[in-house]
Amino acid sequence: MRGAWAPPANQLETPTVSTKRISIDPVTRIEGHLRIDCDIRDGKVVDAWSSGQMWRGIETILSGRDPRDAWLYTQRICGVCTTVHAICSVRAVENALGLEIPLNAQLLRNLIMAAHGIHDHIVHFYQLSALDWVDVVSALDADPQATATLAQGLSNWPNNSAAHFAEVQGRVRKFVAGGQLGIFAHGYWGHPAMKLPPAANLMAVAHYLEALDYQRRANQIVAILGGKTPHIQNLAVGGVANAINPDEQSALNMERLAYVRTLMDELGGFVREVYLPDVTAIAGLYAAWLPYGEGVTHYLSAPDFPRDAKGTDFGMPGGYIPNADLARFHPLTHFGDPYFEQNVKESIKHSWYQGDWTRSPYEEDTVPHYTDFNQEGAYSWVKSPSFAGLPAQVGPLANVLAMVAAGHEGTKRYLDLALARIAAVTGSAVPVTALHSTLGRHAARCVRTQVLYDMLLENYEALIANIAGGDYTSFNPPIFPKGEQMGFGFHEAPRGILSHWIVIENGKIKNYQAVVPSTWNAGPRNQDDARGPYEAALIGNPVLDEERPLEVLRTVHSFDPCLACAIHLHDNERQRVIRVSTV
Ligand code: NFE
Ligand code: MG
Repeated sequence: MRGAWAPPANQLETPTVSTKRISIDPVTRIEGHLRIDCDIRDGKVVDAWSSGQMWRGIETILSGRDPRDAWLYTQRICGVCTTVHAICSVRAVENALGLEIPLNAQLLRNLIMAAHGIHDHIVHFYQLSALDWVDVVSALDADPQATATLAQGLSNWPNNSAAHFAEVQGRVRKFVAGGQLGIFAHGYWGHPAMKLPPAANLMAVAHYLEALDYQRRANQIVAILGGKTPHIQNLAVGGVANAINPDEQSALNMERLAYVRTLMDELGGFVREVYLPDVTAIAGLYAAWLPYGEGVTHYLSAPDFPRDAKGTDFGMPGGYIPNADLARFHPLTHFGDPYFEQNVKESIKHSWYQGDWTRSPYEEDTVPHYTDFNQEGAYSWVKSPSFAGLPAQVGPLANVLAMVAAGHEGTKRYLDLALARIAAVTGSAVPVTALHSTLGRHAARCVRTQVLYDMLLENYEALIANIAGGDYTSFNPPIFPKGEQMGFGFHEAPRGILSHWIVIENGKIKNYQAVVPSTWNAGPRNQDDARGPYEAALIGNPVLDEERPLEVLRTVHSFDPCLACAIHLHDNERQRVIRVSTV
């Protein structure tokens, strides 16, 4: 059992007859096993609990192994953000050894990260969350010509034609008539919270299908530069594994790089002409949702896309923002920044691990101790991270706010564009503060994607220039001294700041901890019983129909949950009032 637990004030109230518990388990259209419990009163969420329902123990598996191999194991934490645990792992080992990598390796890693991030954000919006807002069945009622008029008013995308929309509508109609909605079969179609007009629904469904094609092109870039995808091979502690030689068939050569450039050009059109117009139009049409989903407003993100071998100059800034106050932004300035190292702790007070401590990742252990779902005690496999003692929200919103606070020109330009487009739909100005919301997380992810595309262009040009200058180096071999070394790496992954922490002893891993974006956001209450970001964001969320809690999914999905990452098998019977299955 845990130490003495003081229930939050709102749990001391006697529940009224109208308070209802819903348990969504599993939440789907995410990676991994997430259970969300909500207390609903008078059509609103009054309390919430986020629970990770799966445990794998990769951190334990790493103990005693060679630090040069760690990235191959950690990359298997997740099948979605596959590259990120590899990149973060080699950064942690390089930091512990004080090892610099060649500039070519840095730029190649950046290209892989940018392409992977764009792929991931496109998939999140269209495949993993759009159907919380878009009614597929309503798209059947749309007039293709009216849909084309709407879409052409938003962008010049060539497929925004009446003929194309009519063709898509015909395809969807066939599915529905044949009773073969497939992955769309269990959606909340016709739900009263679905507010888009039929034309907007048809436009979004058409772009959902096109997104499948464009996310693949982004992933092809990852595969070419990374050796394969998912789970890249072209990496090493000290750089990257593949040789660079413009004229060699067996190395990274000009023919491969030219193909990457072609894929980049195709991808850019979708990112600029489809994704941004869609997100801002849908956010504008759902303006009534802008007040919901704020939650934790301490924001943490990592600077990334290093321009130098050392990691001191970054294409995308990051850092800490307390209390949504951009004037108090504290940047992280370099790999190994002690401001980050000293302020990150994890608590297991409400998690299924042995003990009750709040520790630096260097000093953690990972000993499972399952006790069933006990909302006053332990109720999740996810640990509860804190920064400077407080929960922090991570993800594209945290990153975009940090970049705005840091005065990043590209971010400000894309954010102004996005807010102006939303305002054009709503008819009134939309301030930056509107971003502290469920829809704000979608808008920020889309803004971040635009910046990631700039990173793809910048790093591609830099790599070509460096190779053209005659530099083909890609690897500096690591040397492991006797004794103990400690280090950490950070990386701004698609779902937010990721950090890996390693203690090496005599060339072997003594301790390894991953503090992951979805751990920050999906974590249970912390050492002071403060709610984690998912839990806090759900408070006040409307729920029109407890049997079909679409609005809860909107807010949870806006974080892009990945529980495989967060916890690094378990299932059992538990009490519930309503069991809900979701798409
Ligand atoms: Ni499995 Fe991940 C990302 C990491 S977790 S998806 O992005 O790291 O939140
Ligand atoms: Mg961990």
